[in-house]
Amino acid sequence: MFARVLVANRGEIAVRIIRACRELGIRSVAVYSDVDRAALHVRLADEAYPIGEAPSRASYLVVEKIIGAARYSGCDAIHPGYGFLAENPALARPCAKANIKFIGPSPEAMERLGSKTAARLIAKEIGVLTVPGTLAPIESTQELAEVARKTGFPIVLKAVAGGGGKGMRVVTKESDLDSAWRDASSEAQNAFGDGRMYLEKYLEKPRHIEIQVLGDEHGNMVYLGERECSVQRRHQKVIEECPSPVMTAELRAAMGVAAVKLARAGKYTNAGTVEFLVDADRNFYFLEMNTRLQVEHPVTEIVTSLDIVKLQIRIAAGETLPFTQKDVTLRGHAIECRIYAEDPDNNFFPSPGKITNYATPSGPGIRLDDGVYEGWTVPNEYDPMLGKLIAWGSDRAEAMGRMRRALREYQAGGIKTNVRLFERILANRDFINGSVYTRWLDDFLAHAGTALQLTTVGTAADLARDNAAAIAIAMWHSRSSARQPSVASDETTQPVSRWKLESRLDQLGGIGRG
Ligand code: MV4
Repeated sequence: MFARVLVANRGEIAVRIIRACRELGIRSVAVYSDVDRAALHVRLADEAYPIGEAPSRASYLVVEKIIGAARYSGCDAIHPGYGFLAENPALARPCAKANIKFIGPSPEAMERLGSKTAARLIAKEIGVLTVPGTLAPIESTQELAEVARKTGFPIVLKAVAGGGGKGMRVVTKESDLDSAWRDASSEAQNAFGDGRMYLEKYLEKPRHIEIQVLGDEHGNMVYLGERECSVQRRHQKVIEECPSPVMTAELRAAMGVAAVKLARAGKYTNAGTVEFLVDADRNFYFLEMNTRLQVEHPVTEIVTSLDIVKLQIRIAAGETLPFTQKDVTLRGHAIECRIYAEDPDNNFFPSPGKITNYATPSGPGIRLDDGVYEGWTVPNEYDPMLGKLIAWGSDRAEAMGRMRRALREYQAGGIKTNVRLFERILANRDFINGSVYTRWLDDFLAHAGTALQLTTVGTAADLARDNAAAIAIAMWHSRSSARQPSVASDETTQPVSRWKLESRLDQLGGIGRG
């Protein structure tokens, strides 16, 4: 086993990895930028080294600094977390040269499965269904028009180097093709230094369901069930669940076998995720593979009773998977909410700043993976995710009930958070029924937007009267909710939702929660 592991990340995932190291008896080494000197991951690690100025380009993304810190501190392995350099062979490759184990797949497997078109080709070769479209980058506007016509509109243009929706354009008619290609291609060029694009048939209301796989370096590979990830905003997942509300044992086995086949074909090792789109008839199509530990791994950990991060480390150290597929069982249901320092009332604008008070939920079935503490100033240089709140229950209803309860216990003062948005989502009939699809949250927010506008139109006097009324109703609500437990109900069945009330109270000056 490793003696010392460098954690090449920050925030909640760095904390998560440090905790796994401690449980395994491994010393953890943190790295930090100037603004992260007092960050939680620095406090929890055994050692910490500065790696430069706040912008990640000057710190967390500089391969030489990461490798340099690992060598200087005598680490025998690096865990990259997610984001930053996690899926970049430019870190994985020099690690091997420096005799430092990269806790993840080999750089070759990363390349084979990280390229979207290369992965589509592999899927085709082994008979895993992909969304209809091109298997190679598009070369000319003529080819583009031909394939688009043959595929049938709507189509979607995606970046070969992309993933996560960047450089992605949905095109509904032929006259928009060329300009969409130019736009998307230059976006991809800027983001990834690679402007090549491919084309897929655009599926209208699919679900986004992914399979967690785990393979050791001795040829053993298992799937650990699925995660339902359809609730997304701007291709950022917001809520994830395990199991998916639409899953059946047969579909899970079919998707699991497909995922393992694909990972095996790419000679993949360690933890990875195979993403699929699933249509209303439960047909599933391979989308892309994420060659890293994912943000949402805890829902799988809780339902499988496995510690994926510890298993990643043990696999990288050369151990054999300590169980086989038939040992993997799912128990109960887990839901995760990604808690962000952002303002849902103001176009989700990031809301970094000092956390003046912080009260976190606990109690039955609750796990909070966060990377902040009271008094810490959330920097504005990075993704403003504060942490992930995960609720477990013996079934989905119990998990949702616990999540609703935990959301009410969560308080972060001094910054805005998206906590109340989750309370609204978890009160929505479609969400409760599990009838979600990839654009579901966009549709949900579009309705919320109009409702909100209606409440804020009017003169100052109107607003003052509205606010006085809102306070009165809020006080009544807080009394009545003390008398009877709040039950799941569609927001439209309540005259004024708690969220709307509280947002108005916020406008009055911070009576509501942060
Ligand atoms: C799609 C799709 C529908 N049809 N591809 C989004 C991010 C990346 N992982 C792939 N994504 C999608 N690819 C085809 N052919 C739907 C999504 C998608 C999505 C699209 C619009 C709005 C929200 C979305 C959430 C998840 C997936």
